[in-house]
Amino acid sequence: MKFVEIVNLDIHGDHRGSLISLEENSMVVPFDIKRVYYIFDTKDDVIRGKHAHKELEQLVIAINGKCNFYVDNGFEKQTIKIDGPSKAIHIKGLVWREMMDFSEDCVLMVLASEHYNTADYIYDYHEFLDEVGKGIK
Ligand code: T46
Repeated sequence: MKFVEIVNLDIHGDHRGSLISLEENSMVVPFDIKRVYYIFDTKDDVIRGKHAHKELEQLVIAINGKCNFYVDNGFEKQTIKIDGPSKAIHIKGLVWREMMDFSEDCVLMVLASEHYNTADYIYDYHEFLDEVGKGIK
């Protein structure tokens, strides 16, 4: 089982164009959607994220443009290119994440399972490794 899932979203297309629909508590979004936020206008050479969450579950989609999404569960690391509105990353719990290489037009939309709660964030990488059981004893 991968610690981050890449989900291909169904596109409802016809001669007018395309539409993607996301519903809470579905196969694609397996949680209550308590919050939606989007990241845009990210400056050159910026790395965002650099934290983990204790509990939060999220679905991340580049609804415009592209960026790279780096994930690390303390044991494995992976960089995923998110580059279109029909590709989502499902990320849950103790995963260190960093987002980089944003295109100028990138709009990263995130559906989240909880309201904003700073207590759910881990900003220290060594604390994160301790949490996943990989800290230096
Ligand atoms: C995550 C990655 C993918 C709020 O006021 N409400 C919110 O819901 C969020 C997410 C942020 N903020 C404020 C807190 C900061 O003053 O917006 C500012 C930027 O947030 P942050 O530095 O946390 O943004 P990123 O891009 O580093 O991380 C965000 C999410 O915080 C995080 O949960 O997984 O995107």
